[in-house]
Amino acid sequence: MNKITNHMPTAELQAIDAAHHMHPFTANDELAKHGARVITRADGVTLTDSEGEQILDAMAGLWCVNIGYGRDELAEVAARQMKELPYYNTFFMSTHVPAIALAQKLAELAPGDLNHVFFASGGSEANDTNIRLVRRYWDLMGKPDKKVIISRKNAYHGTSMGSASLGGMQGMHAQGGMPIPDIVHIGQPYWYLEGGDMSPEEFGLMRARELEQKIDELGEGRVAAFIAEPIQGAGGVIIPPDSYWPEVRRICAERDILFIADEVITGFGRTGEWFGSQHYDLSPDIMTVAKGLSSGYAPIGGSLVSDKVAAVIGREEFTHGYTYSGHPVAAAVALENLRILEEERIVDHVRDEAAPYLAEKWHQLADHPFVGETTIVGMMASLALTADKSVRKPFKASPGTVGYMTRERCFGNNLIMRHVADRMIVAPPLVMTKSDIDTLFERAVKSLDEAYKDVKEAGLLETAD
Ligand code: PXG
Repeated sequence: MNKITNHMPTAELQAIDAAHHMHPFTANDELAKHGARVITRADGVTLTDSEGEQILDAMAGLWCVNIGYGRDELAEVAARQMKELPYYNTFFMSTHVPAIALAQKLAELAPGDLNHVFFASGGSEANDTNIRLVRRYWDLMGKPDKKVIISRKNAYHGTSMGSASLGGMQGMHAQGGMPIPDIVHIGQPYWYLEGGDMSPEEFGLMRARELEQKIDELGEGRVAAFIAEPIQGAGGVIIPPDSYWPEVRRICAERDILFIADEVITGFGRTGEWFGSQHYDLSPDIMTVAKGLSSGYAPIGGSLVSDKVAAVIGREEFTHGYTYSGHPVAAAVALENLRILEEERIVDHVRDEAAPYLAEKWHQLADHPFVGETTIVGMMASLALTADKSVRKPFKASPGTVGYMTRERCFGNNLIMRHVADRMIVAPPLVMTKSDIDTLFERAVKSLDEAYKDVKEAGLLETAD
C-alpha cells in the first residue's frame, strides 16, 4: 500500500477518505460525491488546503484553537513528555507530574472555589462525568431522589448518550433513543426568533423563570442540577438578554440544586475573561472545560469541581474514570497552552483590543439588507440572515437552506464562517490581529453580497408566514 502524504493529488485523497473514513455529523454518501476539503497545514489564523488555498479560519477549528496554529512550544513539550512518560494512568493511587501541575493551575485560574478537577479527553466525556457526579453527590447527601438534570432546548453538551441527552438538539435525540431518563429541557433565551412581542429583557426573565417553574413542577426533592452554556455556541451563538443570568442566579441561590456551567466553548479567554462565568458573574458548582484548555493541540477536557461537591464525592470510592483521564502528554500540552495564554496576556488582548475591534466591524454588517441582527460577546459572534429586516421572522425555506448557501459562498472566498440554521457564526482564534479582522470582514461582506444574490435568484428571499 502506498504511503499517504500531503503531496498526493486531492482527488485521490478524497476517494480514499470517502471509502474508509466515516465523518462526524455528515451524510457520507453526499460527502463521497463532493469530496472532503483536505487541510494540509496551518499557521497562525490560516489554514492551507491540498490545492494550496489559504483559508482564514474564523472558527478556530471547532471553537478551540484559541492561541492559533503553529506554536512550536506545544509540539516540543509533547515530544519531551512522550519521551519521558508517554502514558501512565491516574487510577489505583497513582499520579504523575503533568496531571498534578495542570490540576493546580486550573484551580488557580478557575473562579470561586472550583479547586478540583476530574480529567477527561473532551467535553462529551466531561459532561458524562458531570451526570454521574451530581447524582452521586445527592446520593451521598442522603437525597437519592434528586436525579433530574434540567437543561435547555438547543443546548449542545456533546454527543455521547449522556451528554447528547443533556443537549437539547432534537435531531440528535431522534437518532438512538435519547434523552436518557431524568433529563428534561426548558426553553432557551433566544430572543430574536422566539421573543415575539416581548422586549429582550422581559423575554430573558420569562425564560429564566422556566427554570423555577420546572423545579416546582418536578418538586425540588427530585432535581439534582441545572446545566447551561453561558452562551450557547453550537446552537448558533445565542447571547442571552441581560436579564437572563441574574434571574437564573437568583433561582439557583434560592433552590437546593447544583449548577453546572458548560464552558467548553466560553472558557479560556473566548469572552474576554478567562471564563464565561466571570463575564456573567456566575458561581457554578461544576464547570465543564475542554477545547481551549489545550487550544485543540491535544484531546483533553475535564470537570472543575467546587470544594463543597468534592468534599462529599471524596467520602467513598467514585466508580468512574477514563483510561486517558489526565493523560500526561495532553496535560503537558494543556499546561504549556495555559502558560502561553497567560504570559502573552491573550485574554487581555481579547478584552482590550481584538474583541472591541471585531465588535465594531461585526455590527457594521447589521446594515446589510441580508442581515437581521448582529450579536457578539468577546470573540464569539453571530448574525441572523433575513429576507426582511423589518420583522424578526425565519425564512420560508426550511431552516438552514439559506444559511448553507451563505456558508458555501464563505468557503468559496476562503473564509471559514459557519452557519447554524440561518445564523452565521464566527469564533476566531483569540490571537487575531486587527488586520486579520479586516480580512475576515472583507470576505464576510463579499460572501454576504454573493449569497444574497444567490438567494434572491433562487426565489428564496421570502419570509415564513
Ligand atoms: N459542551 C459544549 C458547550 C460544546 O460546545 C461539547 C460540550 C462536547 O465536547 P467534545 O470535546 O466532546 O466535542 C461541546 C463541543 C459545532 C460543534 O458544530 C461544536 C462542538 C463539537 C463539535 C461541533 O459547532 N462543541
